[in-house]
Amino acid sequence: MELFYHPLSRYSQKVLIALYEKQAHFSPRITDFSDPQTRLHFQQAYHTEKLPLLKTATGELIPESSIIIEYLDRHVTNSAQLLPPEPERNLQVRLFDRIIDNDINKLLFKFERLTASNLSNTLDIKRIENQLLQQFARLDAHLSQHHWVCQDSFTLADCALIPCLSYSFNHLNLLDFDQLVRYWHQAQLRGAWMLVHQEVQLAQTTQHHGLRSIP
Ligand SMILES: N[C@@H](CCC(=O)N[C@@H](CS)C(=O)NCC(=O)O)C(=O)O
Repeated sequence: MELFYHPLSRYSQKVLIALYEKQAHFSPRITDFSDPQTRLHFQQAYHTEKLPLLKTATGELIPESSIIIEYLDRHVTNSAQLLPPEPERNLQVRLFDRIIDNDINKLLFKFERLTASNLSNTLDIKRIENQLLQQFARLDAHLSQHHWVCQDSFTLADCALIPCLSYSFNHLNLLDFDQLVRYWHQAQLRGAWMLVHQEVQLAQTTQHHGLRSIP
């Protein structure tokens, strides 16, 4: 299997967490869309401009982080399951995965875009920040009953949430959300996230120093 991804993309981090949780063997293909040539070649070869993208051992191309993780869960079977087989729990995991991608991650992209632009108005930033805090308040209440996002086992929903929290704890004040803080402490000790985080830090350092990795 090959994974086309970028370490600073949250959807890529989500899939990397799953790959490490599953202890899956894969070839990493770091793809940097800030380089127009790379973007063009990737778009021509794979007919998509989005990361992550999985190329399976049989050459099938699978886009969309949640679908990639479902594929891994079905095909890498000698490890913990990220999607529970019981229908009710499975539905709950998929629901939280959607809530995190659609209601939290998308707001984070808006927040990032607004805070990065000199033209943004502070009211717009505050509005998005408040929407994010509402989402985190709901999650905080939910986590008072759950060790991971869905009960006691680590699932697809945790793969989706952890990259969002990594950004959010650095850019928003979430310290009043006791359960979220507890969850974030425990997530930072998870081996799969530690591996992803090392790669994120390396990519951030490379980016800040204007260095590019050797292709
Ligand atoms: N729903 C997709 C979203 C993927 C996505 O939006 N990826 C971003 C990076 S995080 C991307 O490749 N954007 C294209 C670009 O940077 O031009 C998924 O879950 O994989």
